[in-house]
Amino acid sequence: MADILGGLIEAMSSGTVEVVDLTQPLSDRTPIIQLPEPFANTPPLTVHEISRYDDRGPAWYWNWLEMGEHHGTHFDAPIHWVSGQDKPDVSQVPPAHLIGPAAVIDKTAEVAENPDYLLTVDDVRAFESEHGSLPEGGWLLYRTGWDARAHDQAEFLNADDTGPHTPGVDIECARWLAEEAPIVGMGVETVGTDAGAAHSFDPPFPCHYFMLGAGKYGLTQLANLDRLPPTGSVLVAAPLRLEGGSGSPTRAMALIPR
Ligand code: 23J
Ligand code: MN
Repeated sequence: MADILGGLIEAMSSGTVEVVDLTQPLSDRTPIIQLPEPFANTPPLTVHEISRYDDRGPAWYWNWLEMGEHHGTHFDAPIHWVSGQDKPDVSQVPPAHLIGPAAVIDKTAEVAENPDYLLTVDDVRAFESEHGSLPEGGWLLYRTGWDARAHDQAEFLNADDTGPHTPGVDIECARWLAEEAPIVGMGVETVGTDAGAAHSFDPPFPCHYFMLGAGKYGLTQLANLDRLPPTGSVLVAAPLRLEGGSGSPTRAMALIPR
């Protein structure tokens, strides 16, 4: 215990511990969720220039931003959903919940066969029998390979006349992760923690409904989960401390052993 942080700093400078950026680049080209009629949607991100070394500000460059709380790689706070409306907003999330052990379940092969693939309790149980229990106070990160589509809105949302087709979690697994599992949150590579088809589930958007209703968190549009081991990495997520905020664009990172 003597010098844990000294050991970490040494490991980071020698490369024994690496920092992986789990954040997608954020711009007006970053995909955003598109809810069907009659629901309201987030407008596109707009960057407004204040000055750029010109008469508006000769020695400085800066912008102001117009964007959604759920834009790009972002954090869902419990208050985002009706089931969590009396629970923390993003400014009230304890910082210790933003740093914790990560378990990474890889369903890339299944999702390549079926973009509507839904994670099941059996999938998580199978992971646990190989790698041990989901981490207490930690995060479940759901790797699907969907990050390969993150540069293109149409590929990323993958919608046809029947709606979006993106992977997620089945109803029972969402309830189980919320009520039985020791994790504080779940992270995904897709535009939201729920499947594209989850608007027609009962309850609709079960991952949002159960996880946020249980005071747990969501983390979306993650990158580089392929660089993480199944267990043994540490997730760091840094949403803005927006008072009353339902969520926030987030810089997400992982510490990994090498
Ligand atoms: C609002 C309604 C439905 C969904 C979402 C937002 C999200 O995915 C989100 O970003 O929280 S599914
Ligand atoms: Mn969200």
